[in-house]
Amino acid sequence: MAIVHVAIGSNRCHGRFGRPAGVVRAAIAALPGVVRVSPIIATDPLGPGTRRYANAVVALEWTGSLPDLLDVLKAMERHFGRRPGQRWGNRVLDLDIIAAGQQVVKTRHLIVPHPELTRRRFVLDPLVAVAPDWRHPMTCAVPQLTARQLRARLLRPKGRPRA
Ligand code: PH2
Ligand code: MG
Ligand code: MG
Repeated sequence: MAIVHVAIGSNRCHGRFGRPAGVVRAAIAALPGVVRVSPIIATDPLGPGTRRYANAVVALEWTGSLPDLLDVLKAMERHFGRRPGQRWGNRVLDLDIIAAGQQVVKTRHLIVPHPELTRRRFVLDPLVAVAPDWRHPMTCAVPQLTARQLRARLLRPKGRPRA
């Protein structure tokens, strides 16, 4: 049994679930094995998106493989009406596996931990809410940095001395 952290994002309305925050709430209710849920936050779009996002992170218990979980998440995205489109374009639902304990996966279809995780506040803020002490298995620092430390590092103004 693994605890897997999944990031949820939406910046388009859904006919039944309404605004992005409603889409995220519905996705949380539909995901299997959810054990922790972050607050749902409103964030400015990173990249070419034109609307604000609702973002959240959940922890879920998953007994299968990560590729199997990815299939479940992709099927959910389609079920919520997501259609293939521009990379990073507006989307009704985005479900990304961001971390799975200390597991490291690198295939053509799936990279875990999510490679952008350490640069994105809209992922790190809700991740800290559900798993502040999760340690990234691939940061250079020894001991490896926790979600809380990664967030503090991202927020630190560039060029300011650490001590
Ligand atoms: N997802 C993206 C691109 N940009 N911006 C925000 N604020 N939130 C997201 O979830 C997001 C984004 C691609 O997955
Ligand atoms: Mg994404
Ligand atoms: Mg995605």
